[in-house]
Amino acid sequence: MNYPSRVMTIAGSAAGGSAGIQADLKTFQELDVYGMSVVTAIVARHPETNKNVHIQTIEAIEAQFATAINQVGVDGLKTGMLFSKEIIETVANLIKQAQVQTIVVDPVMIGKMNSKLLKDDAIEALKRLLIPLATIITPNVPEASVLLGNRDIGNVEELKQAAVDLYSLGAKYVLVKGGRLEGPAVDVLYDGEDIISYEAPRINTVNTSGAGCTYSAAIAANITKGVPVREAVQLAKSFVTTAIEHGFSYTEIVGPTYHAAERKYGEAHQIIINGGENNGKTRFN
Ligand code: PXL
Repeated sequence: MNYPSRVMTIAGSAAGGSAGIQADLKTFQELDVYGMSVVTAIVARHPETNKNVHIQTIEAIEAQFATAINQVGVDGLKTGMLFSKEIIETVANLIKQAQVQTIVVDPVMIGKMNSKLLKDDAIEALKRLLIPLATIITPNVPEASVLLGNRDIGNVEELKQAAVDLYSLGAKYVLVKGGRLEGPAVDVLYDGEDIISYEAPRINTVNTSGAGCTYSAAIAANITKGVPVREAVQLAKSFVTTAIEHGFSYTEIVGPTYHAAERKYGEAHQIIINGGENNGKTRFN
């Protein structure tokens, strides 16, 4: 039997099920990789105390990582919410020791419900210790801005410049996601040579909770399966765009992207690719 690739997420638990570990594992399942998890923190607002970030101990984080490595083994991983300098140091050391091949770093900073998911004094550690280990980093506009010292990023040209400048932090690929800009949802990939843009139509919905987690989890699944990075990003963007297209809400609260959408309904929108040697093509071959 051909076993599925083994992919780990190191991230926060989002109790509502739309983002974080929960989004990652649902995405892994949809893309037929074997999912495992290391929970760094539990994000869940207590109705009386209002406390919403419940950090795990370094020991608990190390134990989860060791269990997954020893019981199963890890071919690829993604990181999401890491919260503190100490957790980033721990995760960077664990990743180095385990010699994991595919590493997707989603530099999660603030949640949709305005939860602070990364402390200010952890940003330097993220840049210095973790990003240099990454196959690819996947910041959105506010995260790219913080990583570049609060630079304004307001259009696709500035998105491209941000991707080029973030490349110097040491990741092999930088994907800056422009979903927060106006107009179509354009993301920019830079690999030190080519700038490639991926464009999907803007979908008019508020139900996008977990979209970033889902996107980076899909990238991690695809790369770990052996899909080349440029195509892995394209397939993941298609997956998340379809999940956003079919997003819904059970309550008046912002709802989740629908992780099963591509399986149930097929690709909702083609991704338009520009740049690199594939200029103008909608598919990598
Ligand atoms: O969507 C970002 C995100 C990531 N990880 C966790 C979260 C959230 C958003 O709330 O809770 C754990």
